[in-house]
Amino acid sequence: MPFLQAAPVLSNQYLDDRVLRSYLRRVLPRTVLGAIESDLTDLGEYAASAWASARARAPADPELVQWSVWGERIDRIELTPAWMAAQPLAARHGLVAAGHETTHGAHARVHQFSLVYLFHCASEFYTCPLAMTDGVATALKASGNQRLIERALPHLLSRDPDQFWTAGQWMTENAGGSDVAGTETTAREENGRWRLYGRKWFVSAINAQAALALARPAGAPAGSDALALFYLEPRKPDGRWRNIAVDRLKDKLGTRELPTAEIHLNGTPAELVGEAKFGVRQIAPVLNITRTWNAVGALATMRRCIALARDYANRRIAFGKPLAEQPLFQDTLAGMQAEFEAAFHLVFFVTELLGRVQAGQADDAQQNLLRLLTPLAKLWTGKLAVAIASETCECIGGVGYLEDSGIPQLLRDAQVWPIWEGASNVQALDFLRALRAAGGLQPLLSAQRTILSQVQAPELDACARAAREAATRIAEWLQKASTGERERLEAGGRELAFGLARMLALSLLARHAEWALRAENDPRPAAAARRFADHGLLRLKSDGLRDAQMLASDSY
Ligand code: UCC
Repeated sequence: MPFLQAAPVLSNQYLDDRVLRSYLRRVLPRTVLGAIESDLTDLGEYAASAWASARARAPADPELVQWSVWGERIDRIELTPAWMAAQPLAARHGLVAAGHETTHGAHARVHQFSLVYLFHCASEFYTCPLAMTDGVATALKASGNQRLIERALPHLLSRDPDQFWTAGQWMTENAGGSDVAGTETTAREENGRWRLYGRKWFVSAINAQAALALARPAGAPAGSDALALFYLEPRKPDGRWRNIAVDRLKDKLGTRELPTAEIHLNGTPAELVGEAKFGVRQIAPVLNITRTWNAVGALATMRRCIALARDYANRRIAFGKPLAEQPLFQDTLAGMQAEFEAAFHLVFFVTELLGRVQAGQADDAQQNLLRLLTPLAKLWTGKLAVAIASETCECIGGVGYLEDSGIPQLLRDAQVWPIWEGASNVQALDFLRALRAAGGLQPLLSAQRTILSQVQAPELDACARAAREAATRIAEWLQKASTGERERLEAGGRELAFGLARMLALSLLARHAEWALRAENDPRPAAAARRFADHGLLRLKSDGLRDAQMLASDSY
């Protein structure tokens, strides 16, 4: 009998997900959970079968066909089969609509992001245009531009596949993705109509039916305040581009099913969303929504990796028994699970806040909390997803390093999470911006106090203590850093953000663990909380600035 290794298999990704199901039982009224559960089960089944069918076919990339056989410039983009399937599926399950519907009140975002979490890996990054569609819908609502709201929202929020549109966010230019002040695209008013001229360097969702783009009105000064936000529909009803040339599709490390394009706008008609300035402020709602999608997508990656590693560990026999029964392997999986479980509770807490804010049920402190936590959740989960995907390759050994196992793709795809929607340092700086606006840590610290007041079980004593001690150390560090040079606070911004994210994640996980012990007689969330606390919460630097300057400029 030849030696054969068994491939990991996924079962229904909703029914099999203890963490999601237990969380939903705690936060949703029974009637809401009852109303959405069959939809979640369907998507869980789709996720499992999509993984199996992707293993059975050769990977396909989208293709740009620039010229017709008759020599006409057409710039047609051929999508992959998974993308063709995703569009109607996303509409029918309301992947965008559910977040805006009022049926479940303030629970709309928990509902929607549960769907996103289950759908993400199976969608092959169709969630990218969906994220932007959600962001664009949110920004248009915030703009109060009634004409555009009436024009676009019925499509962006439709559950009918024939009516549903996706929308893109066209921001990044050659000058950079982080510093949008250097935007070179110009807007000119010609015969009473705005037209855009310039080059957009990373356009994901090039197939979208609508987009928001930043551009500088002709004659406006330099800097980001002078940028304006425009709405455009890239194609005519017959499918032809409106003065847009697609120069090429990007050759990316991961997310290869997603057609990301470089384009030229050669007089594309567009409409102002608001004032002809302050475009960054107007596009900020898109950023905050897509950063939340980013964090949920990163969670989905972690969950997928752990599900595969766990299943594989039950099948793979080495040294006479399954890996799943070997203490060091158990310890490795436990470490991944604890980090994931803590991250899960932080991210879904953000979705709860978003739902409350959107439903008009949040006070000022909760609104500040949402603003503070969005970049923290994005920053921490992006990095964590890469670490867990890398560990998963290792768990599956040599085969986990082979392309057709599907595991390397998880690692390559995971690397997008810390980059998309603002790299880690952009998130850390955005957190400092939000911290200044909120007047300090108070909204975060008082939320943590309320959460920890619900943690009483002796099994969770050490966790609550670790979270409280971290809060004290962070507050002391921040006090000291805020009175010194501004550069010192900035240089420590990333570790500050990580520390706060981990501290709050532990508090939230401990609160859930308390509930699970009582309501479900389940000791596993408490075990995850203890393990997560053992990993440590903080890596604050005592006085890192001088050392950092010296080391950053190191040469022989
Ligand atoms: O990556 C991209 C495509 C991938 C899409 C993937 C979707 C996710 C998939 C999920 C699947 C499951 S598109 C590129 C993404 N690019 C970025 O994210 C940009 C990164 N850079 C930044 O975020 C920077 O911080 C900037 C551009 C916002 C900085 O611009 P400025 O002009 O230097 O910033 P200011 O002057 O500080 O901010 C201008 C205004 C201020 O408001 P006012 O004027 O009222 O004081 C800020 O408070 O904008 C406000 N503002 C915000 N408000 C800035 N950021 C925010 C924010 N996040 N929330 C609220």
